[in-house]
Amino acid sequence: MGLLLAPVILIGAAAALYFWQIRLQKPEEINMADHMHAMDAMSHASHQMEASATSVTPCDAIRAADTQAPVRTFEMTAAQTALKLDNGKTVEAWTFNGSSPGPELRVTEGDRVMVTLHNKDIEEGVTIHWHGVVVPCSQDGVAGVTQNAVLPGEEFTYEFIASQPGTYWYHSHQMSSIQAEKGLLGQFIVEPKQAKAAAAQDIAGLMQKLDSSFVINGRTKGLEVSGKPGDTVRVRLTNGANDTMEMAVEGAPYRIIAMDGNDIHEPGLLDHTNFQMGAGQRYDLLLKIPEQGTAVVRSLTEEGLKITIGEGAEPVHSANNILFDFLDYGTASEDDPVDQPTFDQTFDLRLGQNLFVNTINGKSFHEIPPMTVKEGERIKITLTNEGGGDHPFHIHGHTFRVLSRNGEALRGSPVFLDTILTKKDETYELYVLANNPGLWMAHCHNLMHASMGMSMMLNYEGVTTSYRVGTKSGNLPDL
Ligand SMILES: [Cu+2]
Repeated sequence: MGLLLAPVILIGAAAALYFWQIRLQKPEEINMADHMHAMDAMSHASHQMEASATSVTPCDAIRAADTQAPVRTFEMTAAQTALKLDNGKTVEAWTFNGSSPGPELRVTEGDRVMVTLHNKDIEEGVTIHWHGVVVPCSQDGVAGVTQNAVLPGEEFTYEFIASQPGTYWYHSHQMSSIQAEKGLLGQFIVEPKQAKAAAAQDIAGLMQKLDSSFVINGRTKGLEVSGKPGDTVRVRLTNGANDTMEMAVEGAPYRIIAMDGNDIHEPGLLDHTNFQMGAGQRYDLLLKIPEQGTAVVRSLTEEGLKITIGEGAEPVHSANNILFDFLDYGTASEDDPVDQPTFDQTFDLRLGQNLFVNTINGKSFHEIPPMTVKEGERIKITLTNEGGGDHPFHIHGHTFRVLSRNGEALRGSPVFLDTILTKKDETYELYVLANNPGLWMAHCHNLMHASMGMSMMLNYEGVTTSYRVGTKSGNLPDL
């Protein structure tokens, strides 16, 4: 009897958990500026009084200032597209302008960027989130928080100043775990007004999982870049997949000159060193084409994810490489904003997982209290990975400074990121200056984890939104 009942009970419990999880992810209507108060009717009334006493700014009203900045305009159309890959396979993809990744958008620091998004036929609607780019709240592209998903036949124009040079990317933030993997993503590169050390070539490679194939710039068989021996090449790598990518550079020593678009101060020369990129992260490399043969940047796990640079014989795979660690890479900088770390607020976030939900502090999505801050505050976030895989944690609208790992302070260059790869049992302390009022998502960029609850808000006091997440509006940013 017991033997018969056990599996029934197990299946029943699993089904209950499953439907509980579905319910969590599909609330009917949630105001992400006010979701904890909305859940608690008792405090709701008092909050209304509070809100009327302090000044209130709708996210919609937070826009790029009018300036004389040069304007760059782009048109982007999201559509269902049958894509024929270079391995002969045809993929039913969702694309921007007919390709996945979508067009590489390159602008210059200081440009006013205007991108009009059209949706041809993606039924659930689409948005564009500018990953890592510090944009005004209304331009962040999060369905149900900063705008409604753009439905077929509709359009939305994004407008912001590209103030920080670096390597960024974009992707839909409506049903992100589905839409990014279907192909709605691309690279966004901001070139500096004055290039410091001009590279002979500047190439960008976005790695993604399209359907079941790993591709770089849409190719399953890698990229080939020609060039003269001795030429300096800048390689901008973006991890647009959900998995952590371990990369090797063979045939030439190299430097990691930027992470998540932010320069490393005096980066040292690396050799026989691999590096791991969490989902959503970008690494910029600088290397010289060797006198004989080629340099190869490649993934250790996916054969086709590689960039071959130069002519001639490929280098032999190097064994026994060590793993790059930013804890002591480069040198300290005088521009470091945290010489004396004192904080106005601190938040502890524990990233974890139980059977069907990914959690922050044991809760999922809209049940997680937001980090509520005031403009100008100095914030410390202590982030701990309690298991369930790698959690590359991304904060919208801000660049944060990594202070320490497992209690050990950084000794090299200051490291500024928008996405930090955390591994099991690691604890990172992050410093965030609250300098961009808005309603900002903070979530795991393994978008599967985000879709299962590892997603919360960093909200500025007094910022409101008229948009709603939920089945009623159809805005489901992280499904
Ligand atoms: Cu995760």
